[in-house]
Amino acid sequence: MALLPILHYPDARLRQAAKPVGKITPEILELVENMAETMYDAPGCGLAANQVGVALRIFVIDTAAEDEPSDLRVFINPEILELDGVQTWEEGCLSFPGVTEEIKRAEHVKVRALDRAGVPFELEADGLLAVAIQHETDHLNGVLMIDKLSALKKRMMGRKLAKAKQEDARD
Ligand code: K1U
Ligand code: ZN
Repeated sequence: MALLPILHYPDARLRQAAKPVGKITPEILELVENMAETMYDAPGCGLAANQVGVALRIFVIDTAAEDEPSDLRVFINPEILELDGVQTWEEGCLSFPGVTEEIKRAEHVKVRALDRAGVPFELEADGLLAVAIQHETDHLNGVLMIDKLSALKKRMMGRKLAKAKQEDARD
C-alpha cells in the first residue's frame, strides 16, 4: 500500500471531470486501497480519485466516529438518484487544507454505485454521510466547495487559504 499525494486548489487537475471505470482490474483495486490509506492518513472522511490525480469515477468514504469501528465504503461509477431536503454543514476539503466553510446541501441522498467486486448497490443516506457523498460526487465532476460560496465568501476563503499556506510554510 502507498500514500498518494493529494492535489491542492488551484491545481487544474481538480477541475477535470472524471471518466467512468470500465473494468475493475487489480490496478483499480490497488488504487482503491491506496486512496483509503491516504484518506485515513490525512485524516479525512472522504477522498475522490481526481484529488490524487487519477481522473476516474471512484471515491472512498468512512464517516465512522473515532470511537466506532471503521466503515470504509467504496463507490465506483456512482450516480446520484435522488436528493431531498436541505442541511448545512461546516465542510472541510483535503484539497483546501486549513479552511472550513458552511455549505448548504441536500439532507437526504440516494446513490447507486459499484462496489469493489463490481456488484451494483444502492444506498440511502442522511446527515454527514449524505454530505460526504455529495462532496465527493462534486469532486468527480470537477466541482469544488469554493464554487458553492457567495462572491464575498470566495474572497474570504482566498484570504484564509493564503494565511493557512503562510502558516504551513512557517512550520
Ligand atoms: O473530499 C475531501 O476533500 C475530504 C472531505 C470530505 C468531506 C466529507 C464530509 C463533509 C465534508 C467534506 C473531508 O474529509 S472533510 C473532514 C475532515 O477533514 C476530517 C474528517 C474526520 C477527521 C478529521 C478530518
Ligand atoms: Zn474535498
